[in-house]
Amino acid sequence: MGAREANFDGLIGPTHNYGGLSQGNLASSRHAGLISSPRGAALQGLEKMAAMHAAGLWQGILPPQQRPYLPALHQMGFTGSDAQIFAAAWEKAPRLMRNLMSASSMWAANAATISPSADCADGKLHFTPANLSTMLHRSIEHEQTGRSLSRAFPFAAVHRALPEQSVFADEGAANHVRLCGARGDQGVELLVYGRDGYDSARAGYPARQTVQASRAIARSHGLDPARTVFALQSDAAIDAGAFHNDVVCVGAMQTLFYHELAFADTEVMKTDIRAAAKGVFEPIFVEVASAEVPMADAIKAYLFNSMLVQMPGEDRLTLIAPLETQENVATRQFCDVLTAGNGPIGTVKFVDVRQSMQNGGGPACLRLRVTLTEAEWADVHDGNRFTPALHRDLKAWVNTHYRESLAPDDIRDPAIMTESFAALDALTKIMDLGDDFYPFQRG
Ligand code: SUG
Repeated sequence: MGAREANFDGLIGPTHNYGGLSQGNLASSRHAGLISSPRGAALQGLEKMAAMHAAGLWQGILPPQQRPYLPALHQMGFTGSDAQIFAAAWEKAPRLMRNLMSASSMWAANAATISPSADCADGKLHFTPANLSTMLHRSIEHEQTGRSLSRAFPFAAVHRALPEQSVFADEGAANHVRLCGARGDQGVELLVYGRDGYDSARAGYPARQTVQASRAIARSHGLDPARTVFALQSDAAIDAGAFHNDVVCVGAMQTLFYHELAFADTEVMKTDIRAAAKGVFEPIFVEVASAEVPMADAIKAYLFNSMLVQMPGEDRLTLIAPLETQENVATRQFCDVLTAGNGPIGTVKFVDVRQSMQNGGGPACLRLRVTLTEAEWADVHDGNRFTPALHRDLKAWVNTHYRESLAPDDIRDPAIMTESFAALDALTKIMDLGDDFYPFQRG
């Protein structure tokens, strides 16, 4: 049975703003306090999805989450009506509220780690929602993510997130790459981590993924240990701003494309992948030297936070990069050389996702890759499948419900809550998610 890779993009929510919430994510810190455009952001995201769909790829969509996340406020002792809670929480705990207003679930690459059915012992598709426990504003995502994935993939095994504890800190597919010969064959799963969870916190920026989390996921997905590789990120990469491995590495089919400083020990990583792929496929490594693209340029321009996709009918892969990669001299020149050669990446296309980029989320962050058989794709919930009709409905919905701009203090306005809930309520009808999908709908 033919299998293909689908991209499920996170639809950008109505409270998209620049909160400066992610230490170690240089773009988030640099753009803190800027005026955002929720409408512009959501439309940019939809355009990317439309372009991928038009190119013949399987494209899916995941709904935004409810913000503010009232269940967390209930848990922290705020009581009364939603409006009373909103006002009291802004007065008593404004930093908490900034976290609970973030639209960060747009970065679907962090939603979960996925293993396709061909890799799992029970022959099922497995998801583990990421606990995202390192960052407060992201740690509130996993419960709703689990609900969302169960709705979209009713046939899959959707696990509980790992314990919300530093030893099991997990950031999902942003630290996971699957390499393979053919999509429907068993592949090699590469799980990248930044620290041993039992060690005390490292100096410098936080390492958000532990080896304990990666190993627990490999076990519960039933991965074949012989075809599973664990690799440590380098300190140099984390401290240069690679808060997730997908800021400096991306892979597809047999090809792994990465910066030479991405991993603590590149030779060990390559040897382990070759051993795991033995007898199934021959891995291809495209390693980019600092002399070609300095790490600082790679991170600023997000060269590696691109989608590496196999376009229908094309032999070589296509890199879907952000406009910032085209604007940076070092990364643009590198792309020219890359595509002029005869390596596995034949084309680079640029997309405008600047609203997300300013928070450190490139084209690859905005999508969750899910390798599916044709039968599985047919069983995906219809409302989560991107079509031109859904695109049209969502564009109209965004234009009706989203603000054109949001200044940092606008998220204190009680109207932003009522507007957002009205928008999400309407969305559950458009995407046929049911009237109990969001916490505010469940009362
Ligand atoms: O977790 N930014 C996100 C960006 C996630 C990018 N995802 C991947 N690399 N796959 C993060 O740091 C910033 C929010 C703010 O500052 O308002 C933020 O959460």
